[in-house]
Formats: sequence, C-alpha cells, structure tokens
Amino acid sequence: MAMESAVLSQSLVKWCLAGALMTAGLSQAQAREIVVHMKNNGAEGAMVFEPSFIKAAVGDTIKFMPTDKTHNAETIATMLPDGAAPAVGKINETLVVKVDKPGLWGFKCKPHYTMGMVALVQVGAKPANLAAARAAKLPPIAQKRMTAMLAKVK
Ligand SMILES: [Cu+2]
Repeated sequence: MAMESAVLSQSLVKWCLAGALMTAGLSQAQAREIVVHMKNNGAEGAMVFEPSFIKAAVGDTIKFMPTDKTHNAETIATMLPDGAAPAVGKINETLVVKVDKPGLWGFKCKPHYTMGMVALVQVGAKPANLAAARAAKLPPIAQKRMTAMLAKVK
C-alpha cells in the first residue's frame, strides 16, 4: 500500500514537471534565435559579421557562428544597455548571447576590430543608449561601419 502511494505520488510529480517544462518550452518558442555568421568575406566587405545590423526583441538569442576561422564575438563595453552583462566568445567558438535588456548592443571581433569587424544589435524600439552609442570611440574603419549601422536605428 505504502509502495503504491509512493509510486503514485512519483508519477504525479513527473506529470507536473512535464507540464512545467512544456510551459517553459512554449514561452521559449516565442523568443527568436538569430544566427550571425563570422566571415572573412561578405556582401559588406572583408572581415564581417553577417548580418551586421540586427533588430531583436528582449529575450531573443543571438548566436554568433564561427563560419570562417580566426574570429570571435564580444561586446563593446561602451555600447551596452544599462544592466547588460558583457559577453566574450573564444576564437573559433560559437557565442550565444541572450539580449535580455532593451537598447543597443555593440559587438566586435577582437582580432579584426581595427579592420572594422563590428555588429550592432538593436533590442526593442527607441534605444535609451543611442546617444552613448553614437559617442563611443571605435577604430576608424569600425567607426565608419558602426556609424552606418547606427543610422538604421529607429
Ligand atoms: Cu574576425
């Protein structure tokens, strides 16, 4: 008898857990995963993130893929929303960043930062850190590409 009720309560726990997991799965399914390739050559030139300008919603995930070798992805410290945690990917490895704060998130590839390898993720509308992002000092080629991306922010 005691055995049976233990088994019963165990299966009840499993059933409840399954329900909770399904609910979590459903809410995750609404968040998008956006893939960004790290490439030696792309439509916008040499050493690029593709796409380089991304519009996302809070809770989306950006997945930086090492499509070509010798790249990494990491946040630019002066181009991050308030409260956003910096992220640093390793060379030749995928970096997954959940953009959990609204605003502009700047990314760079460390080895090719001076060659202009940068990306911009706009999370939500009317980013609060637009002025700060525009004021950020980047290496000249990166600055040029970033200025073009910042012009797309709406
Ligand atoms: Cu690179």
